[in-house]
Amino acid sequence: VAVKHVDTKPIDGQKPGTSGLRKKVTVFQQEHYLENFVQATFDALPGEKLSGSTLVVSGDGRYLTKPSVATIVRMAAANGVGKVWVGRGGLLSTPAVSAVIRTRSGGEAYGGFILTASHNPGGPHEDFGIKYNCDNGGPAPEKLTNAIYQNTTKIKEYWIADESLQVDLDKLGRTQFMVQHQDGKFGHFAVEVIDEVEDYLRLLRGIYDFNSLSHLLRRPDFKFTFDAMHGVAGPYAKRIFVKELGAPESSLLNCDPKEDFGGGHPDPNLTYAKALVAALGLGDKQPAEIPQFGAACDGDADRNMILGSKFFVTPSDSVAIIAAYAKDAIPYFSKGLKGVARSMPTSAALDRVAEAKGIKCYEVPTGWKFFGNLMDDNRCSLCGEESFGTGSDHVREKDGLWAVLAWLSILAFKASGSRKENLGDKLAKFAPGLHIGDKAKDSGSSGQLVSVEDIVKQHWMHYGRNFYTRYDYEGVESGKADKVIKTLLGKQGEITQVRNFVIDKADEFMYKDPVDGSVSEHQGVRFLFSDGSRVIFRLSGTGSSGATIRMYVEQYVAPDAGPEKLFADAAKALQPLVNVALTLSKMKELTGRNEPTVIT
Ligand code: VG1
Ligand code: CO
Repeated sequence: VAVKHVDTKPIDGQKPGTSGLRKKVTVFQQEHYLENFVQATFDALPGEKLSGSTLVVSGDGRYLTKPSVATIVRMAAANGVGKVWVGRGGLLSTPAVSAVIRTRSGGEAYGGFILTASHNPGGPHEDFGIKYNCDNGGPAPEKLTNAIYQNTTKIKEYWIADESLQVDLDKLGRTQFMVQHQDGKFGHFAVEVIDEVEDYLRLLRGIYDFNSLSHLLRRPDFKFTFDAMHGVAGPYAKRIFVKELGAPESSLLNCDPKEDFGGGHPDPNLTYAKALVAALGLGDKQPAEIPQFGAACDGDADRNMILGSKFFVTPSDSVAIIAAYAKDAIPYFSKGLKGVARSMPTSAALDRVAEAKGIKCYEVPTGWKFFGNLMDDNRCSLCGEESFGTGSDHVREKDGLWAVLAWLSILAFKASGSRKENLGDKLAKFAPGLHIGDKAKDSGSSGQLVSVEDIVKQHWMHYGRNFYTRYDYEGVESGKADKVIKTLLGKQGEITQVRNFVIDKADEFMYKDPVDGSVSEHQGVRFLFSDGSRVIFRLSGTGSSGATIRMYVEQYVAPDAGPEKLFADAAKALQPLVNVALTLSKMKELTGRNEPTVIT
């Protein structure tokens, strides 16, 4: 195989956003578009580390994944990389890429390219994306993404191996090549197509108690439904839920990956995960039988939505509840959590659990890349975002299937707990003083099931409830979106009260990384009120065209407010504060939008 040198010119707009470079497929199809970005990335990495290294290259299976994998593989060979691992079919979920980088062959990989536009639709007229992850398995930090971007503005040439470097991505195994570089020197290069689930599964086995999970999923009185939304979660769900844990095949929805996600929008929320929402009794029609538990993942399987029977768990509550039960329900956390972290717009439900447990809760800007340093520095074991992202330090990405197993573990723990209590009650009658040991607990999940709804309500009664909602205004003209942010910034310091909400503090969120001291500014406009309520605005950094304004609204109700207030309908309870947010931002006047595109 010979290396070719190709002349090119900078292409505008290749700045990575919250999570990589995301654009319309047609943009990526422009000549040299992908190649420029890949070469800019290679040029931003230290040459001596890249030379002879192992990289991971895979994606979520959306349209353009396979040809892009082929291109990156040829460019890796030309840039002196020694070996590339590709998931079968070019598929690896985002958390699985992180797992492969960190753990395969003792963490041999130097980094990886993930081809995904995550929760955005796919297909010839929809979105594609690429991002680079480092040797800790996490998204490149801003320092690196800025360097990549700078390179894209100056690029003149790239290197690529000729087309004789070809591999059948559907066949497991290793293919060796001899590459002749431009300077005439020869080098070895290998492509290894690996099982897309294996490394990830091995990692999960070390985190969860698969016996007790399997016991739960095999219970005849427990019904479970998982929706992969035609994304890359499908093969993982089949292998883990069905093959390993024994759930019936019929519990899986949309588990065959499709290039266009079946025409859907692979974002696991109440608007887009229609099949799951209907199955759990949250749609218009009531199904004959409603499962006790339902979950969905997004296109690249790093997001998750958790549902109970006719019940929605907000992502902010989800991470708080996992934190509350982590030590008892998840073997990986049996020594307790080192600390927790959430993104700034995520509700403070997690902070209350951290406080009760006497651990630190970090607040970082939006985007998983900000959690990496905290985890690498052993400051944080669990983190979450309001945008359906939950995960832990087992990898450096959020992890959808991990979150589903975390919830199943809590359900299994609760069932074993109630069995223990029941047995305890009975035994106490017959043999007072006899202690029920861990044995009854370990035999796991044979006791009475506790519903998702009850678990969440018990949590609110103990910690209080952070009512939460997010309004997204998609496809707003950029100028108008900027105007909204300017208007809000102008109001800061000018006004002290809106209706009966007194402003305690108003600022633009700025983050200083406690580990490396790097500073990230302009991370969202915040209004913090005297009763602990918050209203936050920011512009999305993952869109492929136009601007999306996100408006986050949170209000806390203490446990002593009583069940009526604690269990109130969220939309109703938050309406006054939503109105305050709309007034502050002049949303209707400035954008012409009466309603948001999506409410979560
Ligand atoms: C959104 C979410 C953010 C998340 C990011 C990537 O970013 O708000 O919390 O980390 O998507 O998620 P933004 O900038 O559009 O608000 V994924 O699953 O698209 O990689
Ligand atoms: Co995603």
